[in-house]
Amino acid sequence: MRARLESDFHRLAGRWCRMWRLLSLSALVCLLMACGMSNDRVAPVKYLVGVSQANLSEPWRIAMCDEIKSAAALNGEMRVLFTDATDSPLKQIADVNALLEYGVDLIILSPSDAEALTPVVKAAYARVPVIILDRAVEGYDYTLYIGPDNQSIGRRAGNYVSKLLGEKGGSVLLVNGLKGSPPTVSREAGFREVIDKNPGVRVIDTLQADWLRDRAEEELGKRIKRYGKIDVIVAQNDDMAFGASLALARAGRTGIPIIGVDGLPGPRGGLDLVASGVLDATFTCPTGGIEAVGFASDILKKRDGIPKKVILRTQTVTRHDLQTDALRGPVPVKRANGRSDHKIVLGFAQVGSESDWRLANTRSITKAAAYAGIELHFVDGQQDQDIQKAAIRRFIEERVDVIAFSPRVESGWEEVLNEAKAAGIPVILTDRSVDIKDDSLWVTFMGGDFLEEGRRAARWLLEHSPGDRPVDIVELQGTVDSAPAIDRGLGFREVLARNKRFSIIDGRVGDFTFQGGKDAMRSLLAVHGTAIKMVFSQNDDMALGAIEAIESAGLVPGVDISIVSIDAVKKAFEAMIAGKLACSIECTPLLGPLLMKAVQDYMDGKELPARIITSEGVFPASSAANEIQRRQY
Ligand code: GYE
Repeated sequence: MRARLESDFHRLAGRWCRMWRLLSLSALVCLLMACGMSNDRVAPVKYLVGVSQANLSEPWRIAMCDEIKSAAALNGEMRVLFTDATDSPLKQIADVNALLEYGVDLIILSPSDAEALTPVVKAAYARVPVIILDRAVEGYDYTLYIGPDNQSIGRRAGNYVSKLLGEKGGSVLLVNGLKGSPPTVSREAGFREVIDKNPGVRVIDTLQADWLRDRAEEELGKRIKRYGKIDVIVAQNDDMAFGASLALARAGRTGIPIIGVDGLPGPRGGLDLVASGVLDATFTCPTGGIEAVGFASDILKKRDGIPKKVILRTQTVTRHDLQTDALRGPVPVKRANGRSDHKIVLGFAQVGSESDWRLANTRSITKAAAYAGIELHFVDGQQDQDIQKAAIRRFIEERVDVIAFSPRVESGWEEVLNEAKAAGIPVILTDRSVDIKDDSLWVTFMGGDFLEEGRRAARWLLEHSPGDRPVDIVELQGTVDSAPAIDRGLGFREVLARNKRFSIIDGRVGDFTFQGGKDAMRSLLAVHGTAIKMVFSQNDDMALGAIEAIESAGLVPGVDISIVSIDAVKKAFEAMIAGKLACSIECTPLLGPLLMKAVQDYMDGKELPARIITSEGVFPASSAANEIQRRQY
């Protein structure tokens, strides 16, 4: 039994370089040997988790580590080792390698510099699972990313300021984090996206305070005399907001509203600063520490359904919210009535049965509900939004606990979702999203990253189309105004634009069905004939229909015309083995287990992430014969 040691060996931090690594490893071996002589002092553990933290000076990062520690203690099966990169990417690289050499089973990493850490994360991911927290490294070479939606935090701050200042507008002073860091850029972008619509709002200056309270106090103190009227100060974290308040107090300029971000508990945390009136409001930015330990346990136990990205929800916190129950986690209607022993009832309004993907999605949901002991009221929307809306209204009348659905199209849902909200029934979006700014109308979204799926299709085409001749492409499009059709098309064009050899000469709507794809391809062939060299199909069913149309026209799919598609259903693998389809980009329909876990977590009063993005791969024809045995749909 491996006796393992919990230690914060960052205290051994000497110079970050090979010597540090050797020093830390030799120190760990000594400490381990010491414990080995009395290993009754160290409880045996099943898993050793290494946490590589960017720094242990910012309160938000200290809170993240505290969350990880307490969640791991509750878990009881893991020991956690922490390293402190002191904001040095080079030291963090050494820390990751030291953790790997020490033999950790999984790494949780919050990057100091996402770009600089990408290579070592990719190398670590080849050896152990890696969970990234807060700032996403480039690409997808990690197990799971958990972080906030910084643009959404910025938009919330912008909406708050616009409402605070009203039509007349006013002067805004920004206090920003580290210049160029992703949260700084995204939060400011989200903020300006909103206030730019209000001509009366003017940003009089932007201070760079690097997330630090003292820097904010110093920078504002240096400049305060040059500012005329300041109507509101917007700081990108509560620490800097507090520093700004100290500078205002020293300058005798009181009464200026200040807003921050993070909403941490504890003395001088954002919640305390709002409660005491130092801040007018803050916007929570959960650290993801608790979620990371939960998913780490699932990953180490090789549980199914681990997503690729979990985007955490932010909440606006004002003094009023703190004095009421507005911030308490979601309290389900039935649980609130003390009926905690009842069988959960879930209403699900499905798009229809238009494709193999959809049939697999329905099977996954019905099977997972039965397995979870959840009573499922299922309605097939028959590809008709009105039928889906009627189903949602029926679920409201039936007083189900939770409503879930896959919106056939992005628009036209506000009214019925507000009816569900008014009835106190939470809504979960699965598979497809809606185009609504008010994200309080649903408790979480789970599904694929359609933009990335489109990018992957184009990347594959660009990487597998040698030569320099122009390539004319036709596109088979899914349901008009549906999220997958919109975003797959956008993602595909974004990457294709990198190479002028490739051009989309035409497209037709095939509505994600086999027949739709066949009819669309027949129409395109009638217009363009053999000028068509490639087909980008937004799903496999349309691609399979197109293959029939191409063959009916006397052409050979895979020889005369190359086809790339999305979904990765079993029939696509059969077509790839037959040489008729070149590649299929995965978009998993197996959302049932994720949905039932979200329903149960909600009913247990847990706050759900804003978005849960599923893990997906790329399957070229060369992989089809091996992969087809493993396909679950
Ligand atoms: O690609 C298609 C289905 O919404 C991702 O809808 C889903 C799409 C999928 O009909 O086959």
